[in-house]
Amino acid sequence: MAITRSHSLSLGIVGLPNVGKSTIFNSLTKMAVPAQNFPFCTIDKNVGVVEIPDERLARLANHFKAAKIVPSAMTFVDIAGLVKGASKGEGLGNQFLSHIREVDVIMYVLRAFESSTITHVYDRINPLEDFDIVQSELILKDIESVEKRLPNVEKMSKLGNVDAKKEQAILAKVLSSLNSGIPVVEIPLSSEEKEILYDLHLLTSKKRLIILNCREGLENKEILSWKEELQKLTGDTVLLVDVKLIGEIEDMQEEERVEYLSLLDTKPVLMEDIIKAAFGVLNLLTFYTGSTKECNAWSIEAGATVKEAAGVIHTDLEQGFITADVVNVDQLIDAGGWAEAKNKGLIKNNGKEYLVKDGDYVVILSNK
Ligand SMILES: Nc1nc2c(ncn2[C@@H]2O[C@H](COP(=O)(O)OP(=O)(O)OP(=O)(O)O)[C@@H](O)[C@H]2O)c(=O)[nH]1
Ligand SMILES: [Mg+2]
Repeated sequence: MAITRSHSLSLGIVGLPNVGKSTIFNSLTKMAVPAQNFPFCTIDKNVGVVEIPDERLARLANHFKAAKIVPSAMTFVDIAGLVKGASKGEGLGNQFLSHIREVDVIMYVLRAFESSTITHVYDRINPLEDFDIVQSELILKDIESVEKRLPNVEKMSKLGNVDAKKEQAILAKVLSSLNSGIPVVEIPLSSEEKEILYDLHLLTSKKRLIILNCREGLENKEILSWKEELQKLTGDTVLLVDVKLIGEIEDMQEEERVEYLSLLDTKPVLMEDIIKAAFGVLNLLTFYTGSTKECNAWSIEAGATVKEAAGVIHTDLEQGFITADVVNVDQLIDAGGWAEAKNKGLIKNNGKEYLVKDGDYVVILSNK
């Protein structure tokens, strides 16, 4: 799948206007990593790159006294609010939908806070309906993409092209579901079908993360029932977040932040929790490489082989792959280093079929 080998995960933020998307985005970008670690990424005011918090990487870097630390990262893209008709050019939404075509996760921000000063476009609080409005716009955009692609595929298919015939059948199936309001992510598709659809970058084919933006202390019955219903409806992770509060917490100095959090009865969902949730939605695991020069955390989809993992680090390493020495990163550090871990029999030599586990520290032997 497309994200298997990506080191640059990305997330697009969608929702109605005035629901707190940019507030989340601004809090995130306050944690933004120095750009030089991620040269592939242009950062403008709507795009920010954020480190994935990783205690194991910090431990590893400390163990090696590494000169440089390169964590896994996630790119966040903030777009303007969508309204009914956005896919047809209503509001600013349409032109911005193209900015999130290539993200891995779509984060829905839904408003569950009351405010007399901050207008709600539809003048009521109903995150379930809002989810529906926003998702419908993405569905309409996907219908447009499929309909644009179909005539070409039909032409090729008529000429006897076997691949086109296959694609035509899949597009027909997807289109019919989209037309009945079903997002692509909820259509049962084989991995081959997903692969064929991938190039269309359909917005509703992406994994979802849902944020209910609610005020501190307002975890009332209604909010909890919205959360439950959304979970039931989508099967997705739904987080209750006080977006304004976490913005304020991110602004605090470390000491003030620790003290403030210690005064609260329950720990609020923080920015790092949102990042971790996004990471979790993608079913990713983290593996590590490291030396005194540099320690890296890499993300890969669960189920990937060590040869594919080598490809995340560098294409050459995958092409010339011979074997990999693997040890759990905590065991390596606890043992006191490579030689000690080896003596204890903790380091295993693996061939290309080995499935990488979360927390593996790998040393790849390659002839390239
Ligand atoms: N009371 C309250 N206000 C909030 C909360 N979250 C955001 N706001 C305010 O709502 C206003 C709009 O927030 P934004 O983050 O700009 O909203 P947006 O979703 O990016 O809106 P568009 O970019 O117009 O689509 C700002 O004045 C925020 O301070 C919240 O949890 N509670
Ligand atoms: Mg905004």
